[in-house]
Amino acid sequence: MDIKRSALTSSHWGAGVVETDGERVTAVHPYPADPAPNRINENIPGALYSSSRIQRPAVRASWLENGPEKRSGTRGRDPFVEVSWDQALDLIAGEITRIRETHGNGSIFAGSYGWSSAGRVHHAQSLLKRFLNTQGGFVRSEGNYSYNAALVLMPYISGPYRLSIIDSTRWSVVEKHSDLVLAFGGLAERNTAVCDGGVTFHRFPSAVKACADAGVKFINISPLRSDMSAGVQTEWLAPKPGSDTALMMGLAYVLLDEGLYDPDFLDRYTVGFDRVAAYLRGQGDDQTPKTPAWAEAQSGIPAERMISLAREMASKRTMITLAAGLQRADFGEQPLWMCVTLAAMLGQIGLPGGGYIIGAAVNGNIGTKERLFSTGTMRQLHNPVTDFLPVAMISEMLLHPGEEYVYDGAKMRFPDARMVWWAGGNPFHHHQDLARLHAAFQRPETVIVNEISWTAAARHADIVLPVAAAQERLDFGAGKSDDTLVPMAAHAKPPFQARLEYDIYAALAERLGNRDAFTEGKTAEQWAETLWEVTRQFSARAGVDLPDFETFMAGDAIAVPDPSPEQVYLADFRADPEANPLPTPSGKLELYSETIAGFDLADCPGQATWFPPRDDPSEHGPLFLISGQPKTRLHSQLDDGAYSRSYKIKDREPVLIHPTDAESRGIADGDVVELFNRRGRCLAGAVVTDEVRQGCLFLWTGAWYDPDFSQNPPLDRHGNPNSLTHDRRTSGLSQSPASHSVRLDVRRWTSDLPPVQAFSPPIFKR
Ligand SMILES: Nc1nc2c(c(=O)[nH]1)N[C@H]1C(S)=C(S)[C@@H](COP(=O)(O)OP(=O)(O)OC[C@H]3O[C@@H](n4cnc5c(=O)[nH]c(N)nc54)[C@H](O)[C@@H]3O)O[C@H]1N2
Ligand SMILES: Nc1nc2c(c(=O)[nH]1)N[C@H]1C(S)=C(S)[C@@H](COP(=O)(O)OP(=O)(O)OC[C@H]3O[C@@H](n4cnc5c(=O)[nH]c(N)nc54)[C@H](O)[C@@H]3O)O[C@H]1N2
Ligand SMILES: [Mo]
Repeated sequence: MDIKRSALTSSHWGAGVVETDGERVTAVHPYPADPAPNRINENIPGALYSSSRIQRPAVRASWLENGPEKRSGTRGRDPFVEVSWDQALDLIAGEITRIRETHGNGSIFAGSYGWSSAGRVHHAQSLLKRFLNTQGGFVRSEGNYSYNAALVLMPYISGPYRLSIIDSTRWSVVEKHSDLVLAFGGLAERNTAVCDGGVTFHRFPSAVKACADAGVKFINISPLRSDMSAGVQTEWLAPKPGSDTALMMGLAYVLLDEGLYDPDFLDRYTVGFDRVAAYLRGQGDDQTPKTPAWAEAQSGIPAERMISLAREMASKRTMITLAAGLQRADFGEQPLWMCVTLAAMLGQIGLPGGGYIIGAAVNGNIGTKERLFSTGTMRQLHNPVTDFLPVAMISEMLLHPGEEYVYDGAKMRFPDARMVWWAGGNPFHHHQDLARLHAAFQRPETVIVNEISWTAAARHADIVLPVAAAQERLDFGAGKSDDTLVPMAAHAKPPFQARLEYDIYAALAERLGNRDAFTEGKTAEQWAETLWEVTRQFSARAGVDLPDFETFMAGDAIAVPDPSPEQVYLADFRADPEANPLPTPSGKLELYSETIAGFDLADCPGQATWFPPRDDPSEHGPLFLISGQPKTRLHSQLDDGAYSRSYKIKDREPVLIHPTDAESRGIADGDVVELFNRRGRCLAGAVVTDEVRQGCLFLWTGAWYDPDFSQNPPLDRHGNPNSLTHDRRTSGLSQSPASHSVRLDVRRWTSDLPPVQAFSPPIFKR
């Protein structure tokens, strides 16, 4: 296809204008129409051509020598041998055939969680799944690392979680109607740089600023002051990490005790308040009234402030927001349930500017817009294998094949995963307790990783396939909730021997005898045009006339209007709960759930319940560790780019330390420090600041894991928080990751400083 190309590209963090020298990408500039562009694009040129770019297909030397069944060597430490594409593809086709014939497709795990990159055609997981479905299927994963506890819990309480994101109250409504926003986990502007699939116009900062300018009072309840913009924030309350449920219970107790709650609302729209009231009053199993004094002991927030705040909430139009991060923690179901309970007691759910937003600021679009129509997607075809894995049980599955576990009220059994294939994610960044994951990754017979760069995940593979990046392939961007369609030209050729994943699967399917089942006779570029035509059909039904493919690919991004700019969450339910019942068993908000109570789980009973975080400080250390999303990149993506690296301290990831904690340990700003607990250790660069709560360290997620396995526990030389996190899940209900609940300690690093090796390729054998 020879079409004039637009200079645009799209990414999860926004559009960009690409500059090339004819051969290579030399710069990616901000999209001029974006009101609040971020700087993540600045990483792209450096990352595309960094020393960590995978140049050729590679096979782990001992796997190549001994074959998949006679396992030897250690994944993650072994050298590789570079091979030709033909050899790599022959090896994979042979492995698929062998595993299928000896163990069945239920032994191929391709849950392959991760964000990969934007674009409708070249979505890494969709292509892998489509391919494997043409070969008899695979074991998938269910859920995500972002808000998994909400995905599993909320259907029992209010309805599917994703619906609540789509139906979320708009900030424009908050601006007009709210008096007070109580933001648990804050409203971190840095996180709104991103939305899955794309956010072309970053409207969150101005939307929230407009609320503040209109007189809305914003309280940031978070261990980090900068979780809310300075121009918006009127007060900062910093509870102990993991204590928000107790704090909300303290507020709820005041509402109950002082008769400030709304019995009519509770009666008409909810079930189970009697149980909640009994629990708050101390008539539950724990016999503990959830008084403000009790809540102060758990959270560190003064009881007096809780009392005055509860009164203020009841007397004003109050919006409660909850960051997704709060449920990425021990018993992460509980703050969700207590948030709904507290908002229900106020009785403002369904009123403009009242109620709650769960997952506020989890992305740049929530509360600012939704998309008007669906877009074309690559069909994944039918998967004959029905087994799935709750996504955060990856280590568990590899270490305990065939064992039983519980999930969402069901008894399940782990599959026997002999082949693991990852495309578009980095488990050695995103999973918890990486030393344990390293051990778990020794178990399968064959691990395949498609990657752009030599990440720690790629280093743990037997066969590594070098793939093209987003700027190297023709596609178009259309984010899950974005209002904009963005043409994405192939601006540069994939360097070295990197290939389009589409072409890799087509070649594999050909070897396995059914190329057309995967390609349906089309090239990747033809698929882009096909998906655009599907999108045009959807748009026409919504009354939007989109141009033909050629015109689109040569032009500017196209924005379409928000379908419901004045939306109020659950307004219909409030107006007429009989006509518009919620999709819960009772049709109402379930403050107590018979169904969940019936699962009989000690770690997730039938109503919001207080559990303190699990790590024992006497075992792991007195400090808490929070590992939120980084401003300078998307998770671990582009950590080898210039912008991300400009924030490192002596090449290490920055960690925020309160001056009191630093001083008592003799740590100065700019020092390299060692974070440690019983599970692991990592180096990081100290930023001494009172932005962070005393007793709490804050280390951004996503520094490429750089373990020195010759030490025990392995020393991560770079600063990935998952070298320290535990691998227990939130509860037996949702089995979600709980990465924000960590105890540890920190000390100044006084030994020789080992160089960071994460951005260098592994050792190759000839
Ligand atoms: N401690 C701690 N851990 C966390 C979190 C936390 O808060 N604290 N947050 C969690 C959350 S919310 C999430 S969503 C996860 C994110 O975890 P991931 O989504 O796994 O993280 P990414 O760094 O985005 O990894 C994407 C990988 O895909 C590669 N990639 C990009 N495009 C393509 C492509 O087209 N093809 C292929 N084959 N590869 C591609 C990139 O190079 C990168 O290595 O992390 C989780 N982990
Ligand atoms: N720039 C950028 N933006 C991103 C991403 C990225 O990698 N880079 N990742 C995206 C993804 S995949 C996701 S899921 C979202 C995540 O969005 P969130 O889940 O909202 O993000 P987090 O940074 O995990 O948590 C938000 C804040 O909660 C606070 N917090 C943590 N624990 C507690 C607690 O116990 N109590 C209270 N009160 N506060 C607590 C932390 O200070 C943290 O800064 O961000 C998205 N946005
Ligand atoms: Mo996420």
